[in-house]
Amino acid sequence: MDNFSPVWSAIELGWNFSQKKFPEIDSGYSVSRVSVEHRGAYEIMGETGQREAALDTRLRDSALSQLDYPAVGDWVIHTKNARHDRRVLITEILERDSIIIRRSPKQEPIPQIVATNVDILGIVTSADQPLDERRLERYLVTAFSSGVVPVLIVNKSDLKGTVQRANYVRTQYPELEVLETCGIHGSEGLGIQEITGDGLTVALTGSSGVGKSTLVNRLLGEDIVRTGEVRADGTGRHTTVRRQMFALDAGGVVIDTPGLRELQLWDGSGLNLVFPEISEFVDLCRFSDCSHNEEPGCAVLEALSSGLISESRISAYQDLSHDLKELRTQIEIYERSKRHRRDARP
Ligand SMILES: Nc1nc2c(ncn2[C@@H]2O[C@H](COP(=O)(O)OP(=O)(O)O)[C@@H](O)[C@H]2O)c(=O)[nH]1
Ligand SMILES: [Mg+2]
Ligand SMILES: [Zn+2]
Repeated sequence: MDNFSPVWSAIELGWNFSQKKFPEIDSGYSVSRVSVEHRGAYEIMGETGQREAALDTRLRDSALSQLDYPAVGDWVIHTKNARHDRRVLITEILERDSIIIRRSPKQEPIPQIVATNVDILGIVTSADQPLDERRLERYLVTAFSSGVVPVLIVNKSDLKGTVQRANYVRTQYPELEVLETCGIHGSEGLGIQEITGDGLTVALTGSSGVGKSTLVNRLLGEDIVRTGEVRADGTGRHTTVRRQMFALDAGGVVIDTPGLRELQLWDGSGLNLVFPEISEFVDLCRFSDCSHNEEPGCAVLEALSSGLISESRISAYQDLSHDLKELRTQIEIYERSKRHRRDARP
Protein backbone atom coordinates (compact mmCIF):
# COMPACT_ATOMS: atom_id res chain seq x y z
CA MET A 1 0.00 0.00 0.00
CA ASP A 2 2.85 2.36 0.80
CA ASN A 3 4.78 1.50 -2.35
CA PHE A 4 3.98 4.82 -3.95
CA SER A 5 4.63 7.02 -0.97
CA PRO A 6 7.87 8.95 -1.23
CA VAL A 7 10.28 8.66 1.66
CA TRP A 8 12.43 11.37 3.21
CA SER A 9 15.72 11.38 5.03
CA ALA A 10 16.01 13.41 8.21
CA ILE A 11 18.24 16.04 6.63
CA GLU A 12 15.71 16.58 3.84
CA LEU A 13 13.11 17.17 6.52
CA GLY A 14 15.17 19.77 8.31
CA TRP A 15 17.30 17.80 10.79
CA ASN A 16 20.51 19.74 11.35
CA PHE A 17 23.16 17.06 11.79
CA SER A 18 25.95 19.53 12.45
CA GLN A 19 24.14 20.75 15.55
CA LYS A 20 22.37 17.70 16.82
CA LYS A 21 22.99 13.96 16.90
CA PHE A 22 20.24 11.79 15.50
CA PRO A 23 18.74 9.55 18.21
CA GLU A 24 19.39 5.84 18.31
CA ILE A 25 16.13 3.96 18.58
CA ASP A 26 15.01 0.41 19.19
CA SER A 27 14.18 -1.84 16.28
CA GLY A 28 10.52 -1.73 15.35
CA TYR A 29 10.49 2.02 15.90
CA SER A 30 11.14 4.89 13.46
CA VAL A 31 11.61 8.64 13.61
CA SER A 32 9.39 10.91 11.48
CA ARG A 33 8.24 14.49 11.50
CA VAL A 34 4.68 15.67 12.09
CA SER A 35 3.41 17.46 8.98
CA VAL A 36 -0.25 17.88 9.93
CA GLU A 37 -2.20 17.88 13.17
CA HIS A 38 -5.94 17.97 13.00
CA ARG A 39 -8.14 17.34 16.03
CA GLY A 40 -5.94 14.69 17.52
CA ALA A 41 -5.13 12.98 14.20
CA TYR A 42 -1.67 13.35 12.73
CA GLU A 43 0.19 12.99 9.47
CA ILE A 44 3.88 12.28 9.63
CA MET A 45 6.70 12.18 7.06
CA GLY A 46 9.94 10.27 7.25
CA GLU A 47 11.99 7.26 6.26
CA THR A 48 8.84 5.13 6.20
CA GLY A 49 7.02 7.59 3.95
CA GLN A 50 3.95 9.66 4.60
CA ARG A 51 1.73 8.03 7.20
CA GLU A 52 -1.31 8.74 9.26
CA ALA A 53 -0.62 8.54 12.95
CA ALA A 54 -2.42 8.44 16.28
CA LEU A 55 -1.23 9.01 19.81
CA ASP A 56 -0.13 6.14 21.98
CA THR A 57 -2.41 6.06 25.05
CA ARG A 58 0.53 6.31 27.42
CA LEU A 59 1.62 9.55 25.77
CA ARG A 60 -1.93 10.90 25.81
CA ASP A 61 -2.52 10.00 29.47
CA SER A 62 0.67 11.68 30.60
CA ALA A 63 -0.07 14.97 28.81
CA LEU A 64 -0.58 17.79 31.30
CA SER A 65 -1.09 20.66 28.87
CA GLN A 66 -1.45 21.44 25.17
CA LEU A 67 2.31 21.66 25.02
CA ASP A 68 2.66 17.94 25.72
CA TYR A 69 0.91 16.90 22.51
CA PRO A 70 2.66 16.54 19.16
CA ALA A 71 2.50 19.61 16.94
CA VAL A 72 3.46 20.39 13.36
CA GLY A 73 7.23 20.34 13.14
CA ASP A 74 7.75 17.81 15.91
CA TRP A 75 10.12 14.90 15.47
CA VAL A 76 8.40 11.84 16.88
CA ILE A 77 9.17 8.19 17.49
CA HIS A 78 6.50 5.82 16.24
CA THR A 79 5.78 2.16 15.90
CA LYS A 80 3.24 -0.15 14.29
CA ASN A 81 -0.24 -0.09 15.66
CA ALA A 82 -1.40 -3.52 16.75
CA ARG A 83 -5.06 -2.74 16.19
CA HIS A 84 -5.27 -0.72 12.98
CA ASP A 85 -2.30 -1.28 10.74
CA ARG A 86 -3.04 1.81 8.69
CA ARG A 87 -2.23 4.34 11.38
CA VAL A 88 1.06 4.17 13.21
CA LEU A 89 1.34 5.04 16.89
CA ILE A 90 3.35 7.99 18.14
CA THR A 91 5.07 6.91 21.33
CA GLU A 92 7.41 9.82 22.02
CA ILE A 93 8.07 13.42 21.07
CA LEU A 94 11.76 14.24 20.69
CA GLU A 95 13.03 17.23 22.60
CA ARG A 96 12.18 20.45 20.75
CA ASP A 97 14.83 22.95 19.66
CA SER A 98 12.30 25.74 19.47
CA ILE A 99 8.62 26.09 20.00
CA ILE A 100 6.51 28.92 18.65
CA ILE A 101 3.59 29.47 21.00
CA ARG A 102 0.75 31.90 20.98
CA ARG A 103 -2.09 32.34 23.37
CA SER A 104 -4.97 30.15 22.26
CA PRO A 105 -7.88 32.08 20.74
CA LYS A 106 -10.10 30.17 23.18
CA GLN A 107 -11.20 32.03 26.25
CA GLU A 108 -9.18 30.01 28.74
CA PRO A 109 -5.62 31.19 29.26
CA ILE A 110 -3.97 28.23 27.56
CA PRO A 111 -1.12 28.01 25.05
CA GLN A 112 -1.37 26.93 21.43
CA ILE A 113 1.62 25.68 19.50
CA VAL A 114 2.06 27.31 16.10
CA ALA A 115 5.00 25.10 15.10
CA THR A 116 8.07 23.48 16.62
CA ASN A 117 11.71 22.99 15.64
CA VAL A 118 11.57 26.08 13.46
CA ASP A 119 14.76 27.89 12.45
CA ILE A 120 13.24 30.88 10.70
CA LEU A 121 9.90 32.56 11.19
CA GLY A 122 8.90 34.33 7.98
CA ILE A 123 6.58 37.19 8.91
CA VAL A 124 4.78 37.73 5.63
CA THR A 125 3.25 41.09 4.79
CA SER A 126 1.90 42.50 1.56
CA ALA A 127 3.49 45.50 -0.16
CA ASP A 128 0.13 47.07 -0.98
CA GLN A 129 -0.99 47.12 2.65
CA PRO A 130 0.35 49.59 5.22
CA LEU A 131 2.67 47.94 7.70
CA ASP A 132 0.98 47.38 11.03
CA GLU A 133 3.82 48.22 13.40
CA ARG A 134 1.97 46.95 16.47
CA ARG A 135 1.33 43.61 14.81
CA LEU A 136 4.92 43.32 13.72
CA GLU A 137 6.04 43.88 17.33
CA ARG A 138 3.88 40.97 18.48
CA TYR A 139 5.29 38.67 15.81
CA LEU A 140 8.83 39.69 16.71
CA VAL A 141 8.27 39.13 20.43
CA THR A 142 6.83 35.71 19.63
CA ALA A 143 9.85 34.84 17.46
CA PHE A 144 12.43 36.04 19.97
CA SER A 145 10.64 34.35 22.85
CA SER A 146 10.76 31.03 21.04
CA GLY A 147 14.37 31.21 19.95
CA VAL A 148 13.53 31.51 16.26
CA VAL A 149 15.13 33.98 13.85
CA PRO A 150 12.50 36.31 12.36
CA VAL A 151 12.67 37.47 8.75
CA LEU A 152 10.28 40.04 7.35
CA ILE A 153 8.92 38.98 3.98
CA VAL A 154 7.32 41.80 2.02
CA ASN A 155 5.38 39.91 -0.61
CA LYS A 156 3.54 41.25 -3.67
CA SER A 157 6.55 43.36 -4.58
CA ASP A 158 4.88 43.82 -7.99
CA LEU A 159 2.43 46.14 -6.21
CA LYS A 160 3.33 49.60 -4.97
CA GLY A 161 4.29 50.78 -1.56
CA THR A 162 7.37 48.88 -0.43
CA VAL A 163 9.95 51.63 -0.03
CA GLN A 164 8.51 53.50 2.91
CA ARG A 165 7.98 50.31 4.84
CA ALA A 166 11.49 49.06 4.23
CA ASN A 167 12.82 52.38 5.56
CA TYR A 168 10.81 52.16 8.77
CA VAL A 169 11.92 48.60 9.39
CA ARG A 170 15.57 49.32 8.63
CA THR A 171 15.62 52.20 11.09
CA GLN A 172 13.66 50.48 13.83
CA TYR A 173 15.19 47.00 13.47
CA PRO A 174 18.56 47.32 11.75
CA GLU A 175 19.30 43.64 12.26
CA LEU A 176 16.05 42.27 10.90
CA GLU A 177 16.47 40.67 7.49
CA VAL A 178 13.91 41.96 4.99
CA LEU A 179 13.12 40.00 1.84
CA GLU A 180 11.01 41.31 -0.99
CA THR A 181 9.17 38.59 -2.84
CA CYS A 182 6.63 38.15 -5.55
CA GLY A 183 4.51 35.05 -5.57
CA ILE A 184 3.09 35.35 -9.04
CA HIS A 185 5.60 36.74 -11.55
CA GLY A 186 8.68 34.93 -12.86
CA SER A 187 10.96 32.86 -10.71
CA GLU A 188 13.38 35.73 -10.19
CA GLY A 189 12.39 37.82 -7.27
CA LEU A 190 11.31 34.80 -5.27
CA GLY A 191 13.87 35.78 -2.63
CA ILE A 192 12.43 33.35 -0.13
CA GLN A 193 14.57 30.58 -1.61
CA GLU A 194 17.51 32.24 0.13
CA ILE A 195 16.24 31.16 3.53
CA THR A 196 15.30 27.54 2.72
CA GLY A 197 17.49 24.46 2.31
CA ASP A 198 18.71 21.16 3.77
CA GLY A 199 18.55 21.09 7.55
CA LEU A 200 16.33 24.19 7.69
CA THR A 201 12.74 24.71 8.75
CA VAL A 202 10.95 27.89 7.74
CA ALA A 203 7.48 28.70 9.05
CA LEU A 204 5.38 31.34 7.32
CA THR A 205 2.98 33.44 9.31
CA GLY A 206 1.07 36.66 8.78
CA SER A 207 -2.42 37.90 7.99
CA SER A 208 -4.75 36.12 5.64
CA GLY A 209 -4.36 37.10 1.98
CA VAL A 210 -0.74 38.26 2.05
CA GLY A 211 0.32 35.31 -0.12
CA LYS A 212 1.82 32.72 2.25
CA SER A 213 0.29 29.74 0.48
CA THR A 214 1.21 31.19 -2.92
CA LEU A 215 4.84 31.40 -1.79
CA VAL A 216 4.68 27.81 -0.56
CA ASN A 217 3.37 26.69 -3.95
CA ARG A 218 6.18 28.58 -5.65
CA LEU A 219 8.73 26.86 -3.46
CA LEU A 220 7.13 23.48 -4.20
CA GLY A 221 7.09 24.22 -7.91
CA GLU A 222 3.44 23.22 -8.23
CA ASP A 223 0.07 24.36 -6.94
CA ILE A 224 -0.45 22.03 -4.02
CA VAL A 225 -1.89 24.40 -1.45
CA ARG A 226 -5.13 26.21 -2.12
CA THR A 227 -4.77 29.96 -2.34
CA GLY A 228 -7.49 32.53 -2.02
CA GLU A 229 -8.91 35.64 -3.53
CA VAL A 230 -8.36 38.88 -1.72
CA ARG A 231 -11.46 40.88 -0.86
CA ALA A 232 -11.90 44.47 -1.94
CA ASP A 233 -10.73 45.72 1.46
CA GLY A 234 -7.43 43.95 0.89
CA THR A 235 -7.95 41.25 3.48
CA GLY A 236 -8.04 37.60 2.53
CA ARG A 237 -10.53 34.90 3.19
CA HIS A 238 -9.22 32.10 5.35
CA THR A 239 -8.42 29.68 2.55
CA THR A 240 -5.79 27.87 4.57
CA VAL A 241 -7.44 26.27 7.55
CA ARG A 242 -4.71 24.08 8.92
CA ARG A 243 -1.03 24.23 9.51
CA GLN A 244 0.93 21.98 7.22
CA MET A 245 4.57 21.17 6.66
CA PHE A 246 5.93 20.53 3.16
CA ALA A 247 9.25 19.04 2.07
CA LEU A 248 11.04 21.04 -0.62
CA ASP A 249 12.85 19.39 -3.55
CA ALA A 250 15.78 21.68 -2.89
CA GLY A 251 15.94 20.45 0.72
CA GLY A 252 14.45 21.55 3.99
CA VAL A 253 10.82 22.17 4.82
CA VAL A 254 8.36 25.03 4.88
CA ILE A 255 5.35 25.28 7.17
CA ASP A 256 2.24 27.10 5.94
CA THR A 257 -0.13 28.45 8.56
CA PRO A 258 -3.64 29.90 8.39
CA GLY A 259 -3.76 33.68 8.70
CA LEU A 260 -3.95 34.77 12.30
CA ARG A 261 -6.61 37.35 12.96
CA GLU A 262 -4.64 38.37 15.98
CA LEU A 263 -1.51 37.11 17.58
CA GLN A 264 -1.82 37.12 21.34
CA LEU A 265 1.39 36.64 23.24
CA TRP A 266 1.96 33.67 25.47
CA ASP A 267 5.65 34.01 26.22
CA GLY A 268 7.01 37.51 26.72
CA SER A 269 10.64 36.65 27.33
CA GLY A 270 11.61 38.25 24.02
CA LEU A 271 9.90 41.57 24.76
CA ASN A 272 13.01 43.53 25.67
CA LEU A 273 14.82 42.40 22.54
CA VAL A 274 12.11 43.98 20.42
CA PHE A 275 12.22 47.23 22.38
CA PRO A 276 15.94 47.69 23.02
CA GLU A 277 15.69 51.48 23.07
CA ILE A 278 13.22 51.21 25.97
CA SER A 279 14.63 48.25 27.88
CA GLU A 280 17.95 50.03 28.09
CA PHE A 281 16.29 52.48 30.51
CA VAL A 282 14.05 50.06 32.39
CA ASP A 283 16.79 48.96 34.79
CA LEU A 284 17.56 52.56 35.65
CA CYS A 285 14.13 53.32 37.12
CA ARG A 286 14.10 54.02 40.87
CA PHE A 287 11.52 51.30 41.61
CA SER A 288 12.16 47.81 40.37
CA ASP A 289 8.44 47.26 39.69
CA CYS A 290 8.06 50.62 37.95
CA SER A 291 5.17 50.62 35.47
CA HIS A 292 6.66 53.63 33.65
CA ASN A 293 3.38 55.52 33.95
CA GLU A 294 3.85 58.18 36.59
CA GLU A 295 6.33 56.94 39.17
CA PRO A 296 9.00 59.34 40.38
CA GLY A 297 12.49 58.50 39.20
CA CYS A 298 11.22 56.69 36.10
CA ALA A 299 14.10 56.58 33.63
CA VAL A 300 11.82 55.57 30.77
CA LEU A 301 9.62 58.65 31.17
CA GLU A 302 12.72 60.81 31.40
CA ALA A 303 14.02 59.32 28.16
CA LEU A 304 10.63 60.00 26.62
CA SER A 305 10.62 63.65 27.62
CA SER A 306 14.13 64.13 26.31
CA GLY A 307 13.00 62.66 23.00
CA LEU A 308 15.15 59.53 23.17
CA ILE A 309 12.21 57.20 22.67
CA SER A 310 8.97 57.65 20.83
CA GLU A 311 5.58 57.89 22.47
CA SER A 312 4.00 55.24 20.26
CA ARG A 313 6.72 52.71 21.04
CA ILE A 314 6.37 53.29 24.78
CA SER A 315 2.65 52.83 24.68
CA ALA A 316 3.07 49.66 22.59
CA TYR A 317 5.60 48.37 25.12
CA GLN A 318 3.25 49.16 28.00
CA ASP A 319 0.30 47.51 26.28
CA LEU A 320 2.25 44.32 25.73
CA SER A 321 3.65 44.33 29.28
CA HIS A 322 0.14 44.86 30.57
CA ASP A 323 -1.26 41.97 28.47
CA LEU A 324 1.46 39.68 29.74
CA LYS A 325 0.84 40.62 33.35
CA GLU A 326 -2.88 40.12 32.87
CA LEU A 327 -2.20 36.73 31.31
CA ARG A 328 -0.11 35.64 34.30
CA THR A 329 -2.97 36.57 36.64
CA GLN A 330 -5.49 34.71 34.48
CA ILE A 331 -3.28 31.63 34.40
CA GLU A 332 -2.99 31.66 38.18
CA ILE A 333 -6.74 31.86 38.64
CA TYR A 334 -7.31 29.20 35.99
CA GLU A 335 -4.80 26.79 37.53
CA ARG A 336 -6.25 27.35 40.99
CA SER A 337 -9.78 26.59 39.85
CA LYS A 338 -8.55 23.50 38.05
CA ARG A 339 -6.91 22.30 41.25
CA HIS A 340 -10.10 22.97 43.21
CA ARG A 341 -12.19 21.01 40.79
CA ARG A 342 -9.73 18.15 40.98
CA ASP A 343 -9.66 18.18 44.79
CA ALA A 344 -13.45 18.33 44.98
CA ARG A 345 -13.76 15.06 43.11
CA PRO A 346 -14.78 12.14 45.34
N1 LIG B 1 -0.18 40.80 -7.07
C1 LIG B 1 0.20 39.76 -6.33
N2 LIG B 1 -0.71 38.91 -5.84
C2 LIG B 1 -0.30 37.86 -5.09
C3 LIG B 1 1.09 37.64 -4.84
N3 LIG B 1 1.19 36.53 -4.04
C4 LIG B 1 -0.08 36.09 -3.84
N4 LIG B 1 -0.97 36.88 -4.46
C5 LIG B 1 -2.44 36.72 -4.48
O1 LIG B 1 -2.95 37.00 -3.17
C6 LIG B 1 -4.10 36.19 -2.90
C7 LIG B 1 -3.96 35.49 -1.56
O2 LIG B 1 -2.91 34.55 -1.64
P1 LIG B 1 -2.77 33.34 -0.62
O3 LIG B 1 -1.50 32.66 -0.97
O4 LIG B 1 -3.98 32.50 -0.54
O5 LIG B 1 -2.60 34.13 0.78
P2 LIG B 1 -2.49 33.52 2.24
O6 LIG B 1 -3.83 33.71 2.88
O7 LIG B 1 -1.46 34.36 2.94
O8 LIG B 1 -2.09 32.10 2.15
C8 LIG B 1 -4.21 35.23 -4.09
O9 LIG B 1 -5.20 35.73 -4.95
C9 LIG B 1 -2.85 35.29 -4.74
O10 LIG B 1 -2.89 35.04 -6.12
C10 LIG B 1 2.04 38.57 -5.38
O11 LIG B 1 3.26 38.47 -5.19
N5 LIG B 1 1.54 39.61 -6.12
MG1 LIG C 1 -2.98 30.43 2.91
ZN1 LIG D 1 9.96 53.44 34.91
